[in-house]
Amino acid sequence: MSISIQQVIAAQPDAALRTIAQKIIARERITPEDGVLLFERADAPFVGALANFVRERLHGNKTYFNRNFHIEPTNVCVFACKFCSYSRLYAHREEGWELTTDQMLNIVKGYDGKPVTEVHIVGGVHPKLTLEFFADLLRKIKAHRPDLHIKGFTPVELDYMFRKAKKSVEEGMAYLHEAGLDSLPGGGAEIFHPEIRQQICDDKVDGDGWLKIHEVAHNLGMHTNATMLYGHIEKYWHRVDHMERLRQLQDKTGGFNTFIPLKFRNKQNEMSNVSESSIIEDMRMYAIARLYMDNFQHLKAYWPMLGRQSAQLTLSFGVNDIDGTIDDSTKIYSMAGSEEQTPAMSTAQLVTLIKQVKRQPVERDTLYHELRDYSEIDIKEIEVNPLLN
Ligand code: V47
Ligand code: SF4
Repeated sequence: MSISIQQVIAAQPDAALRTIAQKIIARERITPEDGVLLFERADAPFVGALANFVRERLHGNKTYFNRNFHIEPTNVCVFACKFCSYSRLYAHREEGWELTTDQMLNIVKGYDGKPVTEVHIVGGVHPKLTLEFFADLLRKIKAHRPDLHIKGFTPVELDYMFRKAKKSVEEGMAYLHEAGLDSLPGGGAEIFHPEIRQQICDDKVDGDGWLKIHEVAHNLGMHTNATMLYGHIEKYWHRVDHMERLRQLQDKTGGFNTFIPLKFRNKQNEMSNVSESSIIEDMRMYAIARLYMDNFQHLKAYWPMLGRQSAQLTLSFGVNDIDGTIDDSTKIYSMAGSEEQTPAMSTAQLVTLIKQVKRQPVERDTLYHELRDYSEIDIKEIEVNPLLN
């Protein structure tokens, strides 16, 4: 017997939570105070039921994924974010990697004939890799494979490149867009509030700078994502403040595609003394994000960071997207201690993961155009057909 959302609300003993829930059902926006209250007082089953209601109202059972791969040009970085397990300072660059343009193009060529739709390019901030270097890379990728969507560079990388090239954000973004950059990933956002940002990543672009770069990208007609690094030293109200700033920019531009909460992982970094959040706390985070970010169409769980089983669980807590096949092409999370040490899934595996929890797998492109509904396709057929798998 399934319980209706109104029965869930009626069974809630806390009147303030019942009021927030009724707002959500009536499609009214919840306030920052409501957001903090949900974090402080609502348990996972309650916010989960509400978030699932909202998820199904927006997307039914549809669960999106894409076929993508990452290029990480370098892990040498001028910054020293305390949570980062991946970067090496320029002074120790012999311990890190730096790919040449040809090496990166060869990665792209390795996917010739394979039905990937997106390359995600993100890495450390290398002092010698300039705006011109990346513009040249973008042009060469586009010349080789014009249909491949290039989602690349966080405001942390962009801010540094633009400053070095003495370009304004408007000039720099227009230049890269012209060279072939299609959209921006969500990274580098961490926690916007300076009280936390100064403690975990003091020297890189601040919250306003991050938002400004996304706004300029939106004004050029580009779409972007947004992340939030949660579960470390921030308080609940810092999370709400972060989501509120994103919600306000989204009201203004409508340029964000998806919001991606990123669970802090504590291995091999300067914050290893900070314990990781529990799975229940992770599910509450996803659910409250779904309830708060009412103008974001999509909520993504990034499986290489959460692990496959937790990613499946998020599909009942508001999430409708689990990123892509990845193809073992990112090191950010494996180095920070994720269960996923070699993140790669075939399409058949991704589809199975989604079907196991009774959702409908739909392949999308970066901009969420639906490419193929896999719900009626047999897994065996996917496994043997190179165009499907
Ligand atoms: O900004 C770094 C995070 C981000 C750790 O837009 C960590 O589709 C947890 O933004 N524990 C980069 N997180 C990755 C990213 C991303 C990933 C997948 C898809 C998209 C998208 C964006 O990784 C960084 C930082 O917030 N990060 N170290 C860590 N120890
Ligand atoms: Fe550099 Fe990004 Fe790591 Fe910070 S998170 S140290 S900016 S690679």
